[in-house]
Amino acid sequence: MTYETILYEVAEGVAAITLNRPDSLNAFNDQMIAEMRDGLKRCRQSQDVRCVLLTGSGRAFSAGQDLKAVSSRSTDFSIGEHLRKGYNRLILALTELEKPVVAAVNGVAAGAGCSVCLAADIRIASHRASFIQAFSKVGLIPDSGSTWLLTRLVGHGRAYEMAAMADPITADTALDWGLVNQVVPHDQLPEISAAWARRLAEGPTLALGLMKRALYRSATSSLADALLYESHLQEVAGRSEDFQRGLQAFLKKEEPDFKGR
Ligand code: T3D
Repeated sequence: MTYETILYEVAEGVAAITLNRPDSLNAFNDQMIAEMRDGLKRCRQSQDVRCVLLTGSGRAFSAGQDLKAVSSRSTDFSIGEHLRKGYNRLILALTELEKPVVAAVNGVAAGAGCSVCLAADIRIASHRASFIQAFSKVGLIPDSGSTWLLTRLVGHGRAYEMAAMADPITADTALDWGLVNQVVPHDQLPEISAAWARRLAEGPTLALGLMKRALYRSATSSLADALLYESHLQEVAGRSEDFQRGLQAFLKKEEPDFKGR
């Protein structure tokens, strides 16, 4: 697939996916959802990709669903079906990708654009970034995973406040609430987020993927189930080449050279 609404580049183990509809603040139309899903499929399939870095071009991360496209829908259009066939699959492609996903939040992340940020594993925000659960402004409820992901990150009270009031949350408040991992000066965002992504890409990719799976699963399991699942996944990680590399590097007092397998 050739891309018209995203940019896709791989270097040093990092696939950089840039939402690229700056004139509409990188709002999602059907084509952009499809292209991003295709890009993530390539990330899953390629052994050269060991981390994904998401960002937006221009002054926004993403303003969510393209509302201009919504206005031209037929009267019998099913939003539920649109979510099931598009955004839901996109969000699961991010959360089920067994490789780390870093969001470099360069500006406003609103509606489904905010949801996509929440589906990343690490969020690095420019001091100009803001987060808006914009859905209620247009009479909708949070979707694309926001009810689940946001509540787990900030708790019910703050999630409900964001969803009901739809006010912008600044980068500093987002840091205070645990919504982002780091806030950086705007002009340093590309460099700092790329450094996070490169460091993750040099990590033990198999283990980083398994721990992501275990963390998501823990949200809906008992401690006893989580213990069992950890022991099952540790069996897998313990048989990896990277475990041997990590162990040998420790014994030799060297930095491990992980291969991602
Ligand atoms: O239907 C379904 O499929 C269900 C799925 C729903 C998922 C959702 O995401 S619902 C929520 C949709 N998003 C929003 O409600 C946010 C709408 N945008 C805004 O509230 C504001 O634009 C922002 C707060 C994000 C930024 O404000 P500001 O003042 O910095 O920029 P602006 O002037 O409003 O926008 C700049 C341009 O981007 C403007 O175009 P123009 O007038 O210069 O030609 C504006 O129309 C366009 N734009 C911004 N957001 C969207 C958009 N175009 C299409 N869709 C957008 N969501």
